[in-house]
Amino acid sequence: MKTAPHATAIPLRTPLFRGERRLRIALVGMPNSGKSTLFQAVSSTSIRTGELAGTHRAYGECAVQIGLDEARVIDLPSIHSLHHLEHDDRVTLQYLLWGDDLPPVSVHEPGGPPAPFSPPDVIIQVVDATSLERHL
Ligand SMILES: Nc1nc2c(ncn2[C@@H]2O[C@H](COP(=O)(O)OP(=O)(O)O)[C@@H](O)[C@H]2O)c(=O)[nH]1
Ligand SMILES: [Mg+2]
Repeated sequence: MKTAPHATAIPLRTPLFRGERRLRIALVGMPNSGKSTLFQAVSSTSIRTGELAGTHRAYGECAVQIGLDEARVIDLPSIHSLHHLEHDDRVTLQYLLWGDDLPPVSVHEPGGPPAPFSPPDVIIQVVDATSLERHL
């Protein structure tokens, strides 16, 4: 069958990052770096919020459509320093490493995994460009 001269087939990149293949993207950074602003700018209406286990630090999670691909974006609690880790900062790092799993070495510790979803496939570090030295 002949196609109309103006019809063009656009090849689909496959596989698409959808369903089970969708990427989980975590926003990390110091307080006031702009994580929540970025999250609000890209997020859909169905934001799920919660606290990382054993802390009062809130996270937000939502589905985002990127062209034909899907992702889940997570606004994580701020990390204040990597040098003298406070308990809450440590829990955020635990999430980045293990997500909803606990490593064998910590199975004896009380409390569950930091968050009810898997660790990120992609980490985006958000920095305040007017204060790069401190944020990096
Ligand atoms: N000038 C400027 N201010 C920003 C930008 N992104 C965020 N802010 C401001 O920085 C402050 C902290 O942002 P927020 O997203 O709450 O930071 P978070 O602590 O990393 O979640 C807020 O007052 C924002 O309005 C930006 O790109 N430019
Ligand atoms: Mg925030």
